Amino acid sequence: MVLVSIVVPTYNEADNLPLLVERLDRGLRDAGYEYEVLVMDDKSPDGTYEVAKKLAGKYPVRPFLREGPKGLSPAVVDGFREARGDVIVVMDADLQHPPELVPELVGKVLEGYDIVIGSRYVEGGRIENWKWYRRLVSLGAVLFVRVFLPRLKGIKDPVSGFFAVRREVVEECLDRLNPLGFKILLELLVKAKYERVAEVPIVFRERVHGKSKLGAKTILEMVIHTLKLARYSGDLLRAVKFAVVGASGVFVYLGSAKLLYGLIGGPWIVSLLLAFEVSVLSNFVLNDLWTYRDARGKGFWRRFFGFHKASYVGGVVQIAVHDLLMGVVGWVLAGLIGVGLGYLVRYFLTNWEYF
Ligand SMILES: Nc1nc2c(ncn2[C@@H]2O[C@H](COP(=O)(O)OP(=O)(O)O)[C@@H](O)[C@H]2O)c(=O)[nH]1
Ligand SMILES: [Mg+2]
Repeated sequence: MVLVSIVVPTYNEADNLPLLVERLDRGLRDAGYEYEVLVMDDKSPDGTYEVAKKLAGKYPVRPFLREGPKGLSPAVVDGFREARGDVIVVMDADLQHPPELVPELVGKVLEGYDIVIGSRYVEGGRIENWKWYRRLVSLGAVLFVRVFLPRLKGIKDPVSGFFAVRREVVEECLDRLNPLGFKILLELLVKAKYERVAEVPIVFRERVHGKSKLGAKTILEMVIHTLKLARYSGDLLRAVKFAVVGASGVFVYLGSAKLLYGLIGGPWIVSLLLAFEVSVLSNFVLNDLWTYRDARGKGFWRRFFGFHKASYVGGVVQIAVHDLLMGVVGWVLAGLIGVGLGYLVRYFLTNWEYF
């Protein structure tokens, strides 16, 4: 019989835990799975651990009172070490992740997927009753991940806290996981060896009891964690190379503008536009040979035109932002913000073409 380990990090979830376990039990038993719930508690003052111990009398619950660094991710990594199941599921205790979906996630792993994500951002998935800024932060996080970890392009919700994974996948990379990372799924997606990923839509519900522990600090943690993973995967170096090439393009642009104007005269704008194209060509050659050396799987013309599209869209964004902000923050700062945003847009779109 298949054994499923459900790893649940908890901090002050005494009121939610009995409901969670009851709902898990019903779903998993109906589906014919054996299971264990690993409650990874960080000495919650509300007595979550005691509640878990009581539940252990009636259900296959294994409560742990953690030592060592507190936090959601380290708690999950500890859970990975303790888990005995063939399939390991990670979920929150607060019932925002529907327990009834666990059998479906597990079923997909048994079908042959290595990682199955409970996803808020595939069709059919959604988030109930989130304030607009919560949504914005979450979407911003996904976008940030997309820019700096382009290999995750196909994954709609790489920062979900609800997923199932084949035991061997976790085992193989356990020692490489950084438990201080902000999102353990992201950590797995970058560091683990896997082939097939599936996303199952979930409706992310409002918390029943207690309150969220995640605040503004999390945004910064997310940014740092993503950049660390990008350094690990080599994508941070790619972003730096892209910036270096972009900077070289400025000189190519200025030099060829002067040269072209000397050659053809007439209105400056003609020389400027031609010079822009010359710099795009030179950036393309450098990026294609250097920045994206390891990512030239697509045909030449696809890369060539893709890069052009990215460059021109980025150029328009850069100039538009510069123009719009000039009156607000001054000419130079507006220009710098324009350059920064233009860079991000170009890099994002170029990644999109290459990956
Ligand atoms: N062990 C442990 N669990 C935590 C910690 N912080 C949050 N959790 C648990 O992680 C899950 C997600 O936290 P939550 O505050 O709901 O985050 P949100 O859903 O993003 O608002 C819940 O089950 C929390 O109880 C922590 O420091 N240690
Ligand atoms: Mg929550």
